[in-house]
Amino acid sequence: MERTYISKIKMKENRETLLKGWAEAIRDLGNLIFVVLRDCSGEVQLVAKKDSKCFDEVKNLRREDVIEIKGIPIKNEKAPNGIEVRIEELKVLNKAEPLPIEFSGKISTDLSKRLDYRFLDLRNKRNKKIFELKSKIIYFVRSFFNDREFVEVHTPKIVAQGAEGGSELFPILYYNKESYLTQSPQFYKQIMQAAGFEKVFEIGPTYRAEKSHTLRHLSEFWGIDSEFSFIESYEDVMRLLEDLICDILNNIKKNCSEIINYFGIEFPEYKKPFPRITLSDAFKLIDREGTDLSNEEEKLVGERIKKKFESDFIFITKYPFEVRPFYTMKNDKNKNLTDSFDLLFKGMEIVTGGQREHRLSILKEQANEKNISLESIKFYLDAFKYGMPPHGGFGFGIERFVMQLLNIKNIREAVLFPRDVERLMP
Ligand code: AMO
Repeated sequence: MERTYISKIKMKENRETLLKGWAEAIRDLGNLIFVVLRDCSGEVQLVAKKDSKCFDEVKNLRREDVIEIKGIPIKNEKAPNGIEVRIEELKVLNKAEPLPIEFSGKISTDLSKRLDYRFLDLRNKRNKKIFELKSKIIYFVRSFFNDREFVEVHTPKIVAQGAEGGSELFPILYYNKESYLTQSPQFYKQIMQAAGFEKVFEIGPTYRAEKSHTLRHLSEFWGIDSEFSFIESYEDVMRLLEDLICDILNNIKKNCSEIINYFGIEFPEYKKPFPRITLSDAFKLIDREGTDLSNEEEKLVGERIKKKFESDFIFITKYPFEVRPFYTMKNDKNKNLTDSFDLLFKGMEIVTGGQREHRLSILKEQANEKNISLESIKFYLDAFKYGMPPHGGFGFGIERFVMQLLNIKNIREAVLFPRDVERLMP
């Protein structure tokens, strides 16, 4: 007999059915035992009566035993999904030991403990839903770029140089040479412009040796990176990005709004074009001064913008060159500023992007300004010698997007097996 997934059980009403899964909860009423069976598609109530030939075996079940049962799904208004399955035969495929953590959601468990036993923690429906949503988002992103004929690329993750500044690099030994885990696909996605691909995107892991313990930083996160050629200005990059974000959100609304509803939160407010303000105006908005926004200041700006524009998204533009990487295009009218942006979502930076400097002599000057040795980035600079078009792009942190979308407080919850200053296992 072929196995039926629990989500399809209504189609098997009154017919013998084979189910497989975990015994999530067992309620023994003496003459009657209820078992909640869970598989990857859902849960269903099973019932065994005293006169059933497998009653004693059901009585011996422990939480999270892996079982298969044969039984008859019968309509029952009182059962959680209006259906329950009378157990005819039970086979225990593997017994479970007493559980080290509580993951039913009835009692809260400390996040660090939950992460130690992540495979158990992910049996919780809410926690699993975060990853169902993440998977859908990636699917929507791929469709978006494919529809626009962007090529998905896979750039090296073991690299000789960091693109975003040296301090956050993870050194590794590559045979007998020092190398690093990639900090961003920046150099390579730009080199792909010299390769004439014109429109590329990548969905891949990124590594940062973040020193501090925060709720929004991981040592390993996934980025959606894009880069494309022949842009007129960084406005083109912001437009593509807001199209992408609106497309993702429209798709979520259409295809998986129940996940958002499950978290009991409101859908974000978004409409194109997203409001744009310069960094200096952002500081004016919150009556402060500075060259870059702190986490707290981003939050304040997010709140003010939400009131003013009814948008959960805001582009902050024209960051000073001193806080941007050397490859960023300087603003034509004010060389202290750059044609770059951050996108804030509910008061947190989720994307950085902008136009890149494509003229080799200026690029070299900018590297010098940041004290970067030209020899160390020769492979990158070479790509600017033989026909490099004007170009730009962005890097979009997937975990940050998911965390803001679902109002998750700690970014670690948006990663299966997070890596941070303290955590390397599981
Ligand atoms: P940036 O360094 O701002 O830009 O990174 C881009 C986006 O990646 C996410 N992010 C992180 N997420 C979790 N943990 C971290 N430690 C972490 N660091 C960054 C954020 C951020 O907005 N090369 C440029 C992008 C570009 O210009 O194309 C870059 O890497 O969401």
